[in-house]
Formats: sequence, structure tokens, C-alpha cells
Amino acid sequence: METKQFEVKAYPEMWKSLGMNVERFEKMRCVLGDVYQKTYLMQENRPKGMEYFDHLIAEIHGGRIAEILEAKKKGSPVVGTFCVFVPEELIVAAGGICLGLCGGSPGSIPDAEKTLPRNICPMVKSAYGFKVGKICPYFQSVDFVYGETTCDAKKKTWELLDREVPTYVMEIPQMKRERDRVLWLEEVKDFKKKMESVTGKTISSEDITKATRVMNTKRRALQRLNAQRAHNPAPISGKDVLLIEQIAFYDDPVRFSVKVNALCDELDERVKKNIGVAPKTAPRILVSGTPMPLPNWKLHNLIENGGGIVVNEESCIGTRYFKDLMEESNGSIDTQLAALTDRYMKIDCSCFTPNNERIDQVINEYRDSKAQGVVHYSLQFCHTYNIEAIRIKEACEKNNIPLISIESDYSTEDVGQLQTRIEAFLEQVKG
Ligand code: BJ8
Repeated sequence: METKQFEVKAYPEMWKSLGMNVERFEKMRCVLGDVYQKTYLMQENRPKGMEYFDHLIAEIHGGRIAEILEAKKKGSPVVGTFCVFVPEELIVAAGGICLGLCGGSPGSIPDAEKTLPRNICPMVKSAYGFKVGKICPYFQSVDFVYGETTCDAKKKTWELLDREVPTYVMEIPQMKRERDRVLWLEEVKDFKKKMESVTGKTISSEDITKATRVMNTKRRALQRLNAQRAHNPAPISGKDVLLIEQIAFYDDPVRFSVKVNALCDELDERVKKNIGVAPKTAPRILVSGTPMPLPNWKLHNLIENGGGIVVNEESCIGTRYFKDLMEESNGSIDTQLAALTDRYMKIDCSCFTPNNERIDQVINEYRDSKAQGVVHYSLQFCHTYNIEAIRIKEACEKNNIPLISIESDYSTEDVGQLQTRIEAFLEQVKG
């Protein structure tokens, strides 16, 4: 299929003003444009509503950054986060911008490995490398970072990251008992205080109510999009939905919800007319496991190039981010913060023990999405997801669900081997 050359736009003056390594970054920009062209724009029969998201990728290093800098000038705090446990509602309530900074690129890993050990999770290395290499305009734009204590690699890296950019840490308990909830609520209150100290303004109950509406609207839009994939033939590719889930972490939440809903309207029409992006016989795959931040499209690409279709991501860049809404109430601040804590405590990350909710969730999402097989995905050196894969496998066996477990990083070294394994798995699913 003929497509015009896609380009991620360059903004060298802006990058310079952000103290970036412009020469290095320019190379990364060109690579991203090429990869995007091959991965995304060569797909057949994409919904028209994807044009907005293509545009956001073209402007990922410029247009969106200009908006963020403009808001910053007007006093909006810009907060970088690495985990869906940091309550975005409080950032929005403070008039701030929340940017998910997770690293999904191999390009920044050599920068990190100058300092960090090599045998830790590629996501942590990629993110840290973006900051120390000065090759991410988002990282250069944040006022501060709010990290968490979910895993060892992250919590120890925050100590080093703090030397580069102010980094605060939210303690996330490892269990979900009542005493853990008490601690968690205190952490949420501290986060609110931190947001207030930077804006000099007290966050009111009305602010939280408004922010909750914004976030619930965004999460509902993503739920709607995800539900449409249960139709066979699927009206949209897994790659495209993954992209939208990734963009959810940096786009303006109000505009994003409008655009996702507009896309969903188009997909409703496709569903009515039985228009799909893959044949009805394409094996339907649920991907479960560690998050895949931009531009980690490796696994989806292999599955969909191999003839399968991804119909669900049980992941933080996926359903774990949007499955739970927060109760919209005008109650007292204390009631709201308690409701916020309860909402966030539902996140079933593998850093918890026990984490039975996630095992059940995978089976439920498998059924809801009408999937036919599960690909469990763990980033290299992520012990909690890697070990939890054993219980997911057992649950799948019990329910006669085909499963393949994959551990990978961001390099291209294992692509050939993964391709062979995935193609064999898709054959098995087809039966
Ligand atoms: S809530 S999944 S976003 S911690 S960085 S744990 S991959 S070794 S990302 Fe996560 Fe929050 Fe949990 Fe979700 Fe493993 Fe890597 Fe650690 Fe990771």
C-alpha cells in the first residue's frame, strides 16, 4: 500500500531551550518516524479516527510540548509519574498536568547503563537513560517526578534520579490489609499536600469532584473502546488500541476523551456493518503482563504480522489503567480521599502479595474480550510478573485456555525466535 513518508516534526529551538542534547535527539526522532511508518501506516483499513492519534505522534516532540510549556507559564505544575498508582485526579484537581514518563525505547538504555546495573528491567533503564542523556522533552519539562515503591529497580533508581530532577516517592504497600490501607491513605494525603505546596492553593472538594469527572470520562472512553474489540471481526487492530492507551498518558485528558469517543462512534458503525481489520478466522489474543510504554510495539507487531489480532491488554497500559472508576461525590475532602484510595487499591499489580484479583481478572477479561489465547508478557528481570506468570498459567490450564509465556526486552535480538514461537502458538490457537 502506498503511503506518504511519515515524519515526527522537529523543534530544535524548543529542545535547545529545554537543555536537551539536540544532536542525539534528532537521530531518535528520525528513527521513530521510520518505525511508526512501518508499524502503523502500512496497516490496511485503519479507522479514519486514527488520524488524530497519528497527528499526536507527529507532534509528540513539539506540539504537545508547546502546550505543556504554555500551561506551565500560566502556573500549571507538570508532574512526571511512572506508575498508575500515583493519583492523577489530585494532579488535575490542582490544575496540573500529569505525564506518564515510562521508558519504552532501547535508544536511551546505553545512557542508563553508564550508571545502572545492566541486569535490571529495561523500562527503568530506558526511563533513567532518557533523563541522564537529556533526550526526552517530557522529562525536561516536568517540575518534579513522583515515583513509588512498587518494585526494587524503581525505588532504588529514584534515589539516583533525584540528583537529576526533584523526585518524591510515594510508599505503596505490598499487601492490601486494613493497616496497609491506612498507610496508603496517608500517602494520598501527603501527595495532595505536595500538590498544594507547589501551587500555593488548597485543593477543594469541588476541585476533586471536577477532576474525578475528567478522569472518569477518560476512563469510560477507554472502556468503550476496549469493549468494541469483543466483536468478531475486530473493528480496530490491537496495535492501534495499544497506541491510544500509550497516548492516554500524555495527551490533554479532556480532548483525548472526545477523540476516543469520536473514534468509538466510527467503530460502532463498523461493528454494525461487520467491517473488521482482520478476517473472522484470525486468532484472537489477550496480552497480559507488564506495561508497554511508547514506542514498545514489538509484541503486538509480531502477533498481528503473524496473522493474529490482539483484542485486549491486561496491563497498566491497558485495562489496569481504566477498568476502575472513582465514585463521583461531593462529600467532604476526607470522604473523597478515602474513595480515591479505595479506587487505587483495586489496581492488581503483581507487586502485591497475594494478588488473586489479577488471576481472576485475566480469566474475566479473556471471556469478555472473546479471546482464544493468552500471551503472557514480562519484561526481562521483572521478577514479580515473571513469577506471577506461573499462577496465570495454572489458571489458564484449569480453564482450558491456551497460553504462551514470553520474557523479552526492547532489543531486536530475540525477534526471530519470538516470531517462530508466536506463529506456532497462533497455529495452536487456530486448532
Ligand atoms: S501498577 S505494573 S505501572 S508498578 S518497572 S514492576 S516491569 S521490574 S511497571 Fe508497573 Fe505500577 Fe505495577 Fe503498573 Fe516490573 Fe519493570 Fe518494576 Fe515494572
